[in-house]
Amino acid sequence: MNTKLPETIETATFGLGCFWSPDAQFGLIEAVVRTRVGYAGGTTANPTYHNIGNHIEAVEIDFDPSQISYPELLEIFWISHNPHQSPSWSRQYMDAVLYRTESQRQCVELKLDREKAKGGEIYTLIQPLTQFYWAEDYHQKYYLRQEPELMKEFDRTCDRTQFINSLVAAKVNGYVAGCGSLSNLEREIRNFGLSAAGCQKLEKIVSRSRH
Ligand code: MHO
Repeated sequence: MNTKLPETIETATFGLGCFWSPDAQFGLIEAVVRTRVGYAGGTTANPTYHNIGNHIEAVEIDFDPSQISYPELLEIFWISHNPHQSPSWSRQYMDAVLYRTESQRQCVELKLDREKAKGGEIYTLIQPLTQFYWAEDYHQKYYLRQEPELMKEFDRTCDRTQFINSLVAAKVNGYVAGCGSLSNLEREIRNFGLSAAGCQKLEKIVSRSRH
């Protein structure tokens, strides 16, 4: 697969409940080049999964802004949660936009104004990102990690950071999680560089989850 990174990369940071799912969902979006999960939005120093403090579970999405815009990603975020639902019992799972730049802040404010005009309380947490702490390896590309046969394909070729940053891993994780269709998979699977057995395994998982 052509994994050459674009010249300019922008990053979006969202919270959408447990971070396993948005990692998979956004990993399959065209023009997303990398994803990773972590903890953000709080003040506790060096959070971990078992000592998350006042952080939330978040996903970082690196994307090519010449192919998809921040407002477009924000739109996907917006329809992926219910902003009118009062905050989750746990801060850890809050839906959140953690904006990183003044331009992102303006896009979020604009979106918020439009949504507020429609009426109803909006509970989505909106705040600037101060720091993003990577989550433990076992949370990165979580669904893919549950498939040892597919993991073998990556263990052969990548170290841990390469795996987390791999676009192929992000996509395969999305397919394993059931976020992509079999017809889309068929279009791109030959570019993933998987062995014949790996391709077969992934196709089997996707056909099972869809039909
Ligand atoms: N323990 C929950 C959520 C995990 S998530 C990383 C589960 O097993 O679904 O918070």
